Amino acid sequence: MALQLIAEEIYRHQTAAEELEKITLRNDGLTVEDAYEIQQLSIQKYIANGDRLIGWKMGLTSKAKQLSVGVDEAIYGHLLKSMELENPEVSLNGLIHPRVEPEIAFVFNKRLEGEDISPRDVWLATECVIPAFEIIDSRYKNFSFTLVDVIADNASSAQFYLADQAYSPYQFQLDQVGVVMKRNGEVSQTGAGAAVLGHPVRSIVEQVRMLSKIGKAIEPGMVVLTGGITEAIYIHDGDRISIEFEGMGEIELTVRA
Ligand code: 0L1
Ligand code: MG
Repeated sequence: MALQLIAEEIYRHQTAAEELEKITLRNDGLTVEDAYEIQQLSIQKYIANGDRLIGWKMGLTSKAKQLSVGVDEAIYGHLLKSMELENPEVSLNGLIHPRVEPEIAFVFNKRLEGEDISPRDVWLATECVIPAFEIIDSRYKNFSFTLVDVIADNASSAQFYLADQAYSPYQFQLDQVGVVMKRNGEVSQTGAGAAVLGHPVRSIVEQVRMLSKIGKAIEPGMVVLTGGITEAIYIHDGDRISIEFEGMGEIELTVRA
């Protein structure tokens, strides 16, 4: 099937919040490059319908997630304006089987490009870092996919929220920031920034390298979600999820039908 047709199918399922069979079950020989092309084509449909690219997200940045998909590489997706939540409130309407994961977001004030990028370049281009959460919602049945499937599905992106308080990039040693995620008062997940490729800044380096291969960059003003600090947990109607970022404050997320 032509990549454009697959992109249209994925876009339809994303916007209708309808489950989909893995595209790799019906399309032999799709490569990782094809999958990114499908991702790009589906994003173009959102943009043609009035949406706007505001950044990027890294996924599969922890060893645990890479093992669960059977890969040893991170992936990326596009962040659109329509995915950003103004408040930490998630409505399940329009989502299939959403999960939440804590992340550190970077916001940039300079362009970042090139395969020879270093963490130093990233720090010099970073305006601030912000505690965040991402709602991932794979469009595939049972949240089950191969690398190619998940890339084509924009790395399971659905929604994200940035906390009100931003911090200087120099204020915290981000690999050592501990995170505790509770559901309805009970600890569900714990982790530290080091779960993200050893240090969240490494995730930005990787993001820029991958974008450079296709002639793209992180642009000034863009936000990048660096990757899940803990396992993502399923959310249900009425859940109250609290995510405490050591020294960086707490996000209280409420979930409704
Ligand atoms: O943000 C992420 O790490 C998600 C990447 C895709 C894998 C998944 O849906 O768990
Ligand atoms: Mg994520």
